[in-house]
Amino acid sequence: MATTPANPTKIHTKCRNGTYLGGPARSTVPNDMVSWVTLFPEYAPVHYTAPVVEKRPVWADNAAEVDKIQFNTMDGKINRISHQGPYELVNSVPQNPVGRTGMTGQGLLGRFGPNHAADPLVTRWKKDENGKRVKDAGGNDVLEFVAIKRGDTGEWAIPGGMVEAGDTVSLTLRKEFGEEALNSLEASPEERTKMEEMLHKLFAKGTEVYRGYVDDPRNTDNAWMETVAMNFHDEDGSVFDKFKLKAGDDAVGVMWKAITPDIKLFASHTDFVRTVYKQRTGREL
Ligand code: RP5
Repeated sequence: MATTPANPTKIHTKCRNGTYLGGPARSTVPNDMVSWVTLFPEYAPVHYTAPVVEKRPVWADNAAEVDKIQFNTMDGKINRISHQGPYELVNSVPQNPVGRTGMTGQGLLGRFGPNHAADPLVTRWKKDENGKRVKDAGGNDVLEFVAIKRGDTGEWAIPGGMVEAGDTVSLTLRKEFGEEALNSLEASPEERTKMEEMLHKLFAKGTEVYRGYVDDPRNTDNAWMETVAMNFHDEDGSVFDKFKLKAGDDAVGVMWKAITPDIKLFASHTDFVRTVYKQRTGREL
């Protein structure tokens, strides 16, 4: 069963106020005005759909035909169902289930409504050069996870990605990890076969960490990110003794990052690694 981290969806933090990635400034939304239930008559969100989305690549909806889209259901191969439950449509356009963001339109997201992603959270116990487990100041084992540096925001993150139309979450988890953390796209056919075998084995047994809305900086009032985050744990570290991490695709860096109390990551990823820490150690970070 899903364990929900300490309420990452309670209020928008990353997708409210400030300037949108490569876009305009969002209209200001004070903390107490996020909820749609609170009246905010002077609310005038800025409208923005990024040029790359307006060109309508295969992964993007056509805003001119939004009224024809089947929301809150499987729309052909596109999953338009929210993990949060049914969402409202206002003038045929989905309304962000968490509240106001200060921006309408698609922003950088392809789909109106939920844009589904999958986040592989790969963990192991940190060891020193002699293979002995490293301890923190409290004498506890240190848990580390595979983090990538994102090319767009420059933040460290879980190597997740969008679930493409027709793909499953489990395929996306393996594919994204391979592409972003092992650079499978540039590996030789033999290397790629070895990687795929390893990922099949490691990813066969995962634990769900989170399923739901993500406080992603790209969210708008009409388009938002949702994810399924799964933990895959290399208990004795033997799997990754044989595989070197290498950043690929849109990742510009990759590393084993210790999960420490001061950790700060992209979108809601800090909540996800905190949850995994609790699940693996029984302790709060
Ligand atoms: C986040 O965006 C998800 O948690 C996932 O990690 C990521 C997917 O977007 P891309 O990495 O494909 O841009 O909301």
